[in-house]
Amino acid sequence: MIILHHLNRSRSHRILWLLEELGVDYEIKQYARDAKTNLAPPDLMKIHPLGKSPMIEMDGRLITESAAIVEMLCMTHAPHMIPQVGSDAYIQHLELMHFAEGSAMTPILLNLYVGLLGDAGAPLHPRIEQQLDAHYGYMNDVLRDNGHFVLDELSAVDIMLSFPAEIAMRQNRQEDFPRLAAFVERMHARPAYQRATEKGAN
Ligand SMILES: N[C@@H](CCC(=O)N[C@@H](CS)C(=O)NCC(=O)O)C(=O)O
Repeated sequence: MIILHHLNRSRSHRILWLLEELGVDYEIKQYARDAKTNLAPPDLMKIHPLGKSPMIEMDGRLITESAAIVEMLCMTHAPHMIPQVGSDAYIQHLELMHFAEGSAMTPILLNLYVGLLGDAGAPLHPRIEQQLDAHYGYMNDVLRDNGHFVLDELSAVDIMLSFPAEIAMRQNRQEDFPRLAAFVERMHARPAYQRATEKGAN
């Protein structure tokens, strides 16, 4: 049995979506963000000291970090969603699995936090915006003509990159990054994505 510790409006949505794609049995433990601070509730810290979502429990083990969770779930339940080790596609898989949290999220989070500074943050915005453009542009360019990042069908990387791609669209970057916009639309049209949205709304 798999348990997903799910925080509303968070990166955890992509794990819920993956679980729906896999069609496995799982249980959701829902956590709601604080209405004022938007932070996760302290209950999540009882599971892990960082108190972040997503986290899953699988076969009695706790797994944190979206990319590790996606990799583990695909390895155990859908190996076809990870390229063959040793292939060129596998190297691209590794790079993009790390890029999602390790690179793309950096300017996104800087934009969020520096935005809270108001005018005091103004000197930092040109660099942040240039980095947002660079990271969104890179995702837009590496998307293959078949509509996926690495394989011919949905893969682990599509799941991981859906989150920064969705943020780009929430920032109304559709015209600047049309391939990324089309990717997000296609992912949102998947029945499993829609089931996840229904189940995760708390
Ligand atoms: N790199 C981690 C980031 C986890 C993370 O920061 N999750 C956010 C939700 S998107 C969270 O739990 N924030 C609540 C808080 O920090 O209070 C991952 O990919 O799982």
